[in-house]
Amino acid sequence: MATKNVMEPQKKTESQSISTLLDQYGSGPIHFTGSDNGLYERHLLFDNVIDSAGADERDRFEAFARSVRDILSQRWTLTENTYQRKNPKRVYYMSMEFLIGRSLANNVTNLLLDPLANEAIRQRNLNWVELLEQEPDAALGNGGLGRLAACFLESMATMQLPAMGYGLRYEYGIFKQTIEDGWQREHPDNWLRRQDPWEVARPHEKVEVRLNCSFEIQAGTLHALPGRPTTLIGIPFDRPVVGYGGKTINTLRLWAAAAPDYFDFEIFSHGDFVGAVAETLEAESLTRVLYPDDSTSMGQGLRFVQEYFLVACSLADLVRRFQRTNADWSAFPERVAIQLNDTHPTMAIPELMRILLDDVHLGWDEAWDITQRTRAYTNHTLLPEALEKWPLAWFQSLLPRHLEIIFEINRRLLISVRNRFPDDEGKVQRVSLVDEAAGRKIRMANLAIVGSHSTNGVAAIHSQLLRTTTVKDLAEIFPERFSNKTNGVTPRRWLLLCNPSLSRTITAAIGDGWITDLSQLRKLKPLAGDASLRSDFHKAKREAKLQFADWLKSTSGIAVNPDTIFDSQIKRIHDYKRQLLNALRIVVVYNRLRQNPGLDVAPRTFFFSGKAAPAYQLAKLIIKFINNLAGTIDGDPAVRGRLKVVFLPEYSVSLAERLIPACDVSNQISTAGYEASGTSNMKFMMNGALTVGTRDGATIEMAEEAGEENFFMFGLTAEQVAASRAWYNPHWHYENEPETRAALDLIFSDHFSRYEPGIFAPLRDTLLTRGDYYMHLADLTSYLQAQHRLGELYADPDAWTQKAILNVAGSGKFSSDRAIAEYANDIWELKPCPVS
Ligand code: NBG
Repeated sequence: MATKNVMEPQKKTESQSISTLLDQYGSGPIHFTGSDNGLYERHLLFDNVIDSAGADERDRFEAFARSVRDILSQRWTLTENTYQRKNPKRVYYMSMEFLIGRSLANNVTNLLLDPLANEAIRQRNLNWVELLEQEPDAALGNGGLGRLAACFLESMATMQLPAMGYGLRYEYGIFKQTIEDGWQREHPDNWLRRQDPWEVARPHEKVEVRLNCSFEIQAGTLHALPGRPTTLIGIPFDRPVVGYGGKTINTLRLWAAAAPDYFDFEIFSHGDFVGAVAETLEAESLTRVLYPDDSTSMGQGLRFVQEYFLVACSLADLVRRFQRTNADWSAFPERVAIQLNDTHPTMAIPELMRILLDDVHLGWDEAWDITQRTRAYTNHTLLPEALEKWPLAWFQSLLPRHLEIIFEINRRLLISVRNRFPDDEGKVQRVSLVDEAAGRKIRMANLAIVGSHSTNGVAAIHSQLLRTTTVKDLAEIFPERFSNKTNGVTPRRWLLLCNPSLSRTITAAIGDGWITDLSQLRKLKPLAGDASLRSDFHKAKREAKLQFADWLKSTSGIAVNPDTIFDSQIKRIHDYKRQLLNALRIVVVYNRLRQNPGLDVAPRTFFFSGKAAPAYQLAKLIIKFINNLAGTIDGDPAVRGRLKVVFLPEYSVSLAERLIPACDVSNQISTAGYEASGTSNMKFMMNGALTVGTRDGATIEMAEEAGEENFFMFGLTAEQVAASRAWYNPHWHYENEPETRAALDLIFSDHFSRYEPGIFAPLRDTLLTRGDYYMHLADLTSYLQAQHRLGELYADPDAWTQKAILNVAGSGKFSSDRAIAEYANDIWELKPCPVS
């Protein structure tokens, strides 16, 4: 079977009159395709000056996307004009990452243009799948944090909230991953090599950013050149964010760095022609590449400047916008809410203070009040190595005025802490914005909490741990600032668009209200016992599995059997996420089958996918191990046809959209207390997979919603992990659990590395010698038991499908619409502003 039209636009809006829609978009009599004057035909001819016979698939994609952009353009400008006219409070979502993925299919769906697109495809005999494949993933993020930002923007537009995203326009997104000989290789992701059809450059809205010194970048490292203040230029590139129904089209504004558009004639006239040109190169390299580490910020001077650049450009822009319609600065908090997505944009606090003090000439108290009331901070991790601390020295040379302001904030903070806790110098040291240990550093998380009115975690357990451990002292001082906002994902991309067969089944059962009100999925609950719904559900899953198997075969040659359980773990490769635990349980099952070939276990296909930070050696070794495991199992006749391991390279939004609908089992197995929330867990649940998981992140709340009896929970709780830290000994498990020992011995005997003896020695180090910090061995047995229970259930398809339906029915809470409604009500005090 040839690759099917996996994402063929659905026909759900055919009944709705297209002309009414086109009126809504202000593009009345224009034809999309079908004549020489059609938008598509004109773009094909005039943008690239080729006739349709000479056009290739990429040209067709560009022309198609441009035509869709044409249709939304008037509504997009009307959205901005409405905001200017009505002057509502607006939220600005600041984030170093937006993991957008592809936009064409999403925009067509959200604009309800499927019938129009179908007609165009028919008229022009287009290959829709091939056309969609031409669009590079806009991969301006590492993982969950960046994808959350993209889901949030989509929800805000769908809910008609006046919102804007601010980020950086990296020329290179997260690296592309290939696997060679089992090892990860990184390649640059030059996603803007061909012009992006969605973005609109707005050079006339450029802003200037001043730094106290010049810098040069050598081999990716920033070197400050003191005594030579510089100006950088930020050029905005806008992307449309289309709400479902096409009512609101908000803007994601990404900044690109440029050198001032004049030569440094002084240098030039002194004969340093090369130097004058080189400065341009240095400035432009500022936004060239996204940092590929999601959990450490050590020694990244360039990143420090990137963060400041984002903040400075965005604040200059929004202050300018505010001043256009407002004269009185005291109104600023009634017009502006700024959400800091993690600590990365925390410099927005001293930067706004600087503007209010130095440019607007307000007094300290008023400036501080305005700053705090507009700012809110979301924390996304408890890992201490991911909480940013920037060397004081960097502030000193690049941003001395900001350092002065931070010192003054700190001085006032410490006075009030000493007043409240006179005999507690320990507390004073812990809350201080300056970490005096090991070279003085600024604690950006502390600054974010002190300088804002709201701090939230991203799942109940995470928010609680944040309050009670990570920033305990600050939470005691400012308890009213802390709250929880459990994450969510947009059901448009992660169900409607990526899983047409399940979407149709759901809509047939309960209507299509779920698309914008996911809580309606609850209506499926009483129907879970219904034989015909079960059969439709089962068929939908089967269709998604076939489609995925088909795609995999045609793109990589790998054959997987859709009659096996599709069991997957897809996310960044990380110690705490414990891909290694998953691999260990596969080794145990493999051993069981080798010893007892008659064992009755349901055949499984294990999918792994995810990237490792380029400098994270252990994570890279885990990828190698999974690949070697896959190779050994493939080559072993004892288990052939019963177990298969597949590592899918180049994990991306698009890959997730293909794989998630096809999966039966979702592994969410982080060491309890370490995964802030997780969001792929929600996508799997929404798409009818059953979860095997630890009591961590949002998985806890997912189990509550679906009922624990419909989940496969296992392992130590966060309290147990913390309480056993002092005495935990992985050797005990090795000595006392025969299966654990046999699995480890098999790995250490080079069974999976016959031609590369010893390469997995670091796994022994981490699991045994160095104490197994993430407690893989402690949870292995209960993990196997949970998987065993799940295997038994699979033998009863009716019971399985019933649980799957109950999971989907319980997933309504995990819509990003719900999350955004909570942010809007509790933090931003933001109301919808319908476009008119
Ligand atoms: C990640 C957490 C995830 C969480 C996402 C989105 C960072 C720093 N944090 O658990 O690890 O789901 O943020 O909140 O990327």
